[in-house]
Amino acid sequence: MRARVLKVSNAFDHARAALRKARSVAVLTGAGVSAESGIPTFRSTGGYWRNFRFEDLATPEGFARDPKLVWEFYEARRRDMSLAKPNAGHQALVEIERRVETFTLITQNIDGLHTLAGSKNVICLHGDIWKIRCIRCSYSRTDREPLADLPPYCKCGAMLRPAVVWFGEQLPEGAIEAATRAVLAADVFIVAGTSAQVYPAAGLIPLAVRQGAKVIEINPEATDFSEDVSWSLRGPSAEILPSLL
Ligand code: BV8
Ligand code: ZN
Repeated sequence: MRARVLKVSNAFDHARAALRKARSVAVLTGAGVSAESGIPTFRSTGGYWRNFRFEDLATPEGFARDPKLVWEFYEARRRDMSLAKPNAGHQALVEIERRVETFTLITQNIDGLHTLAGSKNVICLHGDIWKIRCIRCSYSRTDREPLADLPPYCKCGAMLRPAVVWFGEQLPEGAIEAATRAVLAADVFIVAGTSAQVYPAAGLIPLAVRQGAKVIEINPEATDFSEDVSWSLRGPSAEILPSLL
């Protein structure tokens, strides 16, 4: 009798099959998804910029201490990001959103590349580097142009700041609640390009595992959650995401 030939499906095939069957998909992305668009991740810079620790620049205390330095940090990143184009990973997420009934893209990135790629239902947990707002009045604007004078000032006389969420600051009103609802309702939760070290964003991963979603992690390196997810696919998201379609 011929031995039954078992089709040895690897994690990849299982992940792709689960995604194809999914009706509700939620995604969490981090800086790694923009790496192939030429934007360095925080970890790849060792968390430093001009010998300053990222945690000392992306905080209200850092801004209060030296607003010009913090603005130089953000304006340098704005210039880098203004040259970046969405990559095949961003595009694949647009295609998944087109195919499934319910789709929510939760991003930690502030570069705006998901929206530029055409993703519709995007929750920006950590704000938007293209938006600047007054520290005193309600003035804000979207501004992609180079900022000549740093720090920029509001008409009311107060300083303007990047409309991003710094360490120790609350996330935008309703953002983590909407993200939580999407994760709780997901059949499949994709986690791509994040070291999963920043909370409350990283807390969405164990939440997805606990609620019974199929969790697909995409990252060249392991993270604290690699053992807990359904499939941990090692590699760059600009290659892996398109091949899951
Ligand atoms: C909050 C915007 C409630 C700014 C960012 C003590 C006091 C106060 C708070 C805390 C505290 N202890 C802990 C906290 C909570 C804190 C926190 O989590 N700290 C960490 C460091 C432990 N969180 C907060 O403060 C949050 N607010 O909790 O409010 C509160 C308030 C007061 C007091 C208590 C609680 C706000 C956090 C938001 C901070 N802002 N960004 C800016 O960008 O300038 S976080 C910033 O860093 C990013 O947004 C991102 O979230 C994070 C970096 O993470 P990743 O995106 O994962 O990037 P990383 O480089 O780390 O990893 C890249 C990954 O990609 C790697 O795994 C790599 O292997 C992979 N990769 C590389 N290439 C590829 C790839 N993957 C795929 N394809 C590739 N090609
Ligand atoms: Zn103002």
